[in-house]
Amino acid sequence: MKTILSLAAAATLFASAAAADIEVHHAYAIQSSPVAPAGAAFMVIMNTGDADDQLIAASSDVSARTELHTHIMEDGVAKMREVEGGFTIPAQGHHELARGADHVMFLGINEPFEDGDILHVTLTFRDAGDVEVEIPVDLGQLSNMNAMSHDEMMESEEHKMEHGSDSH
Ligand SMILES: [Cu+2]
Repeated sequence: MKTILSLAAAATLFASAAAADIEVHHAYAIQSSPVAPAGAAFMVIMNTGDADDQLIAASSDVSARTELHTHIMEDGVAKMREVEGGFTIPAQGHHELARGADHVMFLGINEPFEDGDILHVTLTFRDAGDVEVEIPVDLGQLSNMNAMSHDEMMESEEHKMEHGSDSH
């Protein structure tokens, strides 16, 4: 997690938007893989208000569908699923959309994401309403993700071995 956070902080590309008490920082988007018709966006959503807010939907014109997703572990396998209720942004706090966790998912992207493209995404909050964000595509972040997935895979393999998995 520390690695991800420092990478996000070091990123020179970021988007910010403000509507009511919501601010979006360190936003970037990637395509899931060079051939996958899907992509994802990550960012830090800050709530400067005195009441919790809820990100309830995301929409964009870059893909057939734009959904709020999270990752879950099922039988030791990382999977994604849609989060119906969205994400809570705590009062005077923030919620991070990050690799391997909550994210905005683009399903059925119209055109391959190119480095430097700016995606126009609308985030809909229960209280703050619609917040328009411009999210730069940063494909350099994709290799970081692959490296991390690999590490995670190695870790889970070690974990299994420690606890004696079934022989094949
Ligand atoms: Cu997803």
